[in-house]
Amino acid sequence: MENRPRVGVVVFVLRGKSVLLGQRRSSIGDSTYALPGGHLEFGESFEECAVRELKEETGLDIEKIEFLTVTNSVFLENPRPSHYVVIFLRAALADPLQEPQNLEPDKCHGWDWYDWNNLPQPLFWPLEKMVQSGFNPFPID
Ligand code: 8DG
Ligand code: MG
Ligand code: MG
Repeated sequence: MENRPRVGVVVFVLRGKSVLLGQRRSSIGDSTYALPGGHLEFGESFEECAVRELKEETGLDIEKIEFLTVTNSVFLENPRPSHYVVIFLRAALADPLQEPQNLEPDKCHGWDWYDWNNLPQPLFWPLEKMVQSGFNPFPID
């Protein structure tokens, strides 16, 4: 297969001052903490992809989905290099009491809420880069 950039859609699910992160089980960024999300499928909007990936990976229902930013990242660490354009969205829980389930345990060690001011280490490097640059996914109040 020809190697071309692919499109990812990932979501900051915001709950209070916390965000949802999971420790990856993947050739890309193995054991680092990353946002839920995945590949954009043919014909999908970013919002549709976000809703689907959240449901598949965590069982959570999200709403109030908003665009935040986009990254362009080349990953050299896996069996062969990959290149992703990644759309970063934020969202709220449809039911604030709903808790995440680890529905793809082969891809993730588990999901949890982490205070934005006390994020776990190591973060998946694209996320680490954003945090280092001062990026903040929360609305300004
Ligand atoms: P799918 O089969 O469910 O569509 O894909 P997936 O297995 O859920 O894909 P993924 O690896 O979770 O996400 C696709 C790519 O997006 C990932 O390989 C690299 C890129 N990516 C980032 N930052 C983040 C992030 O914080 N979380 C996730 N999940 N992916 C990210 O650049
Ligand atoms: Mg997925
Ligand atoms: Mg994923």
